[in-house]
Amino acid sequence: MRFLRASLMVVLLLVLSLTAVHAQDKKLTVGFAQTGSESGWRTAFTNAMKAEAEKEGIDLKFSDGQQKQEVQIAALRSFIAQQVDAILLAPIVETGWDAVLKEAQDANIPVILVDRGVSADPSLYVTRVAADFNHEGRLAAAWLAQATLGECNIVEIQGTVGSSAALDRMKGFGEVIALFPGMKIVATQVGDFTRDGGKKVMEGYIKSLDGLKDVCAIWAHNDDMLLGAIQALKEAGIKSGKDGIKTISVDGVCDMFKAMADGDASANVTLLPDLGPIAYQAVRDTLAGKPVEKRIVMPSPMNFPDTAAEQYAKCSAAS
Ligand code: GYE
Repeated sequence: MRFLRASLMVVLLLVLSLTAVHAQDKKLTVGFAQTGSESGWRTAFTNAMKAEAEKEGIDLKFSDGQQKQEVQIAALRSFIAQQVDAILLAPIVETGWDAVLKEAQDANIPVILVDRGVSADPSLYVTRVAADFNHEGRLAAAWLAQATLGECNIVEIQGTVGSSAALDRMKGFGEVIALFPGMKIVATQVGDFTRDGGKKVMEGYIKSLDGLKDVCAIWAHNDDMLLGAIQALKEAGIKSGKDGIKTISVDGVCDMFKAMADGDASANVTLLPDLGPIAYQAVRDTLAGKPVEKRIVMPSPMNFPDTAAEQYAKCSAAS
């Protein structure tokens, strides 16, 4: 009898250890609900996530949100129905996610936010991997304050309405310029993070602000809108950057380094696109029952014209 019991124990232990090995080696299936493809940075971020998934042998189910929250929510519901191991979400706006995040939680599928944030209850997602957008706005304003000795009329081009990127960058920038009585945002409009949006906003400013004759700087929530604005300035014969209106924006897309190298742009806060290694590690740790930091912050370096030509040579060769 004792022999039989011992044999059963050995078999049970063998089965358990094989299951554990199988679970660790099981190919991960991750659903990724991306915002859209509105900017150069977004494309770089998508490509980086796909490349890292490929490198790590992760089966990445990718959905392009087409800049529409309803498309992203439908993608999340599809991932839940497919019973993926985990979901990555880059939420286009902050609000409207509670219900679908609760559905994922009820289906025991962990959700990790990448890039933008949500206003939903933090218990509904594991963590958020992203730069600190408020800090980016503060960095941009601090650079402009020192570059203008605290005296500057600024025009602002905002990102997508209701997105944490636009809201937090605007807030951070505003907090710093409020310290300088001589710094003022004289106009602000939405360019929706696209080149076309930025160009249209700047065409309007050129008309409504008398050719920008009293404007000292352009603050754009991302590079694509600033690059569109620079196009509009060139078409109107107005100089920006080294010999003209100062510019500051966020992302660090390859064409921004070209604009700085050409003397058309003044400074840039870089948003690192390669969130994959950290995001996928957070997935693995979550599934293994290990603790994960509630907020994982990516650094926000700054770049200037003095290294732009070298940076452009690197990024254009890589693309
Ligand atoms: O700056 C912009 C993209 O969510 C922080 O979204 C991101 C922003 C980025 O459209 O290029």
